[in-house]
Amino acid sequence: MRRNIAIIKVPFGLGGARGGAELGPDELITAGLKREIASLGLVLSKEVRVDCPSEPAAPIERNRVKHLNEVRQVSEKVCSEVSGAVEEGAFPLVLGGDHSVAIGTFAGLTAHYSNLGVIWFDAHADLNTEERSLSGNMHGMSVAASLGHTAFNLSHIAGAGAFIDPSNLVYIGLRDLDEYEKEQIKGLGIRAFTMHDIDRMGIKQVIEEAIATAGKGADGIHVSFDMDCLDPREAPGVGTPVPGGLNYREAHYALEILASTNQVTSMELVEVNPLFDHNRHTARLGVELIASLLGKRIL
Ligand code: EXY
Ligand code: MN
Ligand code: MN
Ligand code: MN
Repeated sequence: MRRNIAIIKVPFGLGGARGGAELGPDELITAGLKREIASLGLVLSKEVRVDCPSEPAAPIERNRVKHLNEVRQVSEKVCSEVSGAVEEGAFPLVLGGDHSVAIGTFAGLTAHYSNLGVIWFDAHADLNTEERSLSGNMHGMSVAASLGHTAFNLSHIAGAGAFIDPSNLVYIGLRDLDEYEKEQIKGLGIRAFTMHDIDRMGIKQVIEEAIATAGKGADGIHVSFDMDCLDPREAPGVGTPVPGGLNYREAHYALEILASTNQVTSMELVEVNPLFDHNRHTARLGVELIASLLGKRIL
């Protein structure tokens, strides 16, 4: 684990189904993220806040995709900050914001990693294209954009590298998929551990197999953690909650095992939405999960 941490705050929520995710980065800082980083003896070498539009500059595009221009703007800025952090030898820690911020994260990472492994914790696959999306919300398209399936994708972002290789992509926590996404996962042979698999196999075997797949021939592993992978009874403060998710201890254990591999080279934690969290407990869980991935141990 790199000792220098670069926090990249992305207060952006227009890629989501409803407002509130733009409050996520400040919630995570208020919930004690910097204290945890300091207590681990890590150095906060950079803390930047990406300037994000909060309202559409122009009238919503008539086509199906919502806020495409704003997502494009944010993706360029996130790409530049993530790429800069890697160049400076820091560990990029991206704080969302809705999951569309991952498009810029991948753009910045692939500029430096030629075989990036990805472990995507999420109730959703985020694998829709502009044509196939039922909602038009770009937080449901970020993996598709990183694989090059969408009309707007990594290749349209200055400085981005190549597309992600689906053989190095692993999903954990899936339980709410659109038909097109199911076809894609099967057709591309993407390794996917649904909540059914987690119940059948147990989180220990799942994370061990996930690391073996994502890390195979990879020069780094990116962890993209959507807080809605957790069960909403434990983490209600998310924009698109789905019953029957990971419990906190399963997620915590998975991130501890990931930390022990020393193969993780970046992380983003997204979809914290305090508008749906009566006691702001979700952000505190997010901070603890980040700390686990950064090396926090109970004993
Ligand atoms: N599959 C649905 C859509 O495309 O709109 C729901 C996507 C939710 C995306 C959240 C961030 O994970
Ligand atoms: Mn909107
Ligand atoms: Mn997501
Ligand atoms: Mn999700």
